[in-house]
Amino acid sequence: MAKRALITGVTGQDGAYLAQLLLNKGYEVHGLVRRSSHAGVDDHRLRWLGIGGAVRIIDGNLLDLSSIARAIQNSAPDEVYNLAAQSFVATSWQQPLLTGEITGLGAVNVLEAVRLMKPDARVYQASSSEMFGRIQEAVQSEATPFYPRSPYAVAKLYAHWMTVNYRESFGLHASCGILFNHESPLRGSEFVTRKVTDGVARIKLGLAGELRLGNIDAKRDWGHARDYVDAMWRMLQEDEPDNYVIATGRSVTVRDMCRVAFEHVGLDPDAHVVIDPALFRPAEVDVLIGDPAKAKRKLGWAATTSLEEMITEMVDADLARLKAAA
Ligand code: GDR
Repeated sequence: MAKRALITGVTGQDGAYLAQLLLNKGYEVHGLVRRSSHAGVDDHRLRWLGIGGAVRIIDGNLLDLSSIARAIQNSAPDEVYNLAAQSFVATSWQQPLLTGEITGLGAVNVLEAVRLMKPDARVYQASSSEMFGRIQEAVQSEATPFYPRSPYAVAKLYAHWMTVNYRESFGLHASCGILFNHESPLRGSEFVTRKVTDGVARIKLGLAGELRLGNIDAKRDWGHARDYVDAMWRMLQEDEPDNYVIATGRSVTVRDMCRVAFEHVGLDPDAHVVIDPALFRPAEVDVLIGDPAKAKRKLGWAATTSLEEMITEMVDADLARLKAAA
């Protein structure tokens, strides 16, 4: 019989790539979706990947335990992936309570629903490199102490430890992937890589003249979301649940990432990038660089896409999208 998976956040970047991966492996894929009265279900990412009708959509909300419990009862999943969150760090200072509810308590609703309805289901919790925050060690591994620097990161840390706690208290097969930044053409345009690739494409096509950015000295360890969802799946195939850092091991400034995008289309970033102090964050995570050695050793996982390959793929996708819309 086909394995069954339930993905929260299935209409987001990671949810869409994970759904595609699982469908290709023969899973029956269910997706928990927060339907809105004006827009219905925003499944454009699923359609972009050619899996529009293939995911079984279940209405639900991370804030409503009963809706998650019903989703688990009805889909009877072997694997549950909790990818839903208020995931934009900058917004978390404007909406700290909502971020805490969705990103922090929402994860506990998922854990509770699994414990109550299907305790043998395996659980993946989307933990974040933002939990490392103000860096305690030059390269971050599973053993590095956390120091969250935003309401988002604090909420993720709570969800992370609750997942560990449910593993230890109730024996749930619940794993945490501490994922470093991961991007793709399906990334939301509020995140810096996609903001840059979309902006570069607009400038190239004469639709915009400048690109406004905040702190371009920040450094991030950027990988491709398609690679990273494979790591999520691998974690749940292990006999024992655990925590894993998923990263490339290379860190690049926003400035240099930007340069890759501009130079791909023959433009000079210095002629178009405008630094906007309003886009700086109240507290910044200056540099992140992950050590994926454990994931390599135990899961046989490694990133396969370079930053340059990913950014050029994203610029090309944005150029194609904007030309098609013209
Ligand atoms: P991040 O991603 O906060 O690392 O979290 P984001 O792309 O938003 O920021 C990366 C870095 O770029 C700097 N920056 C800007 N960021 C945005 N969004 N817009 C700008 O104009 C801009 N200018 C400079 C930021 O200050 C920051 O240093 C992402 C999210 O996906 C989280 O949900 C996830 O947990 C982590 O990655 C891993």
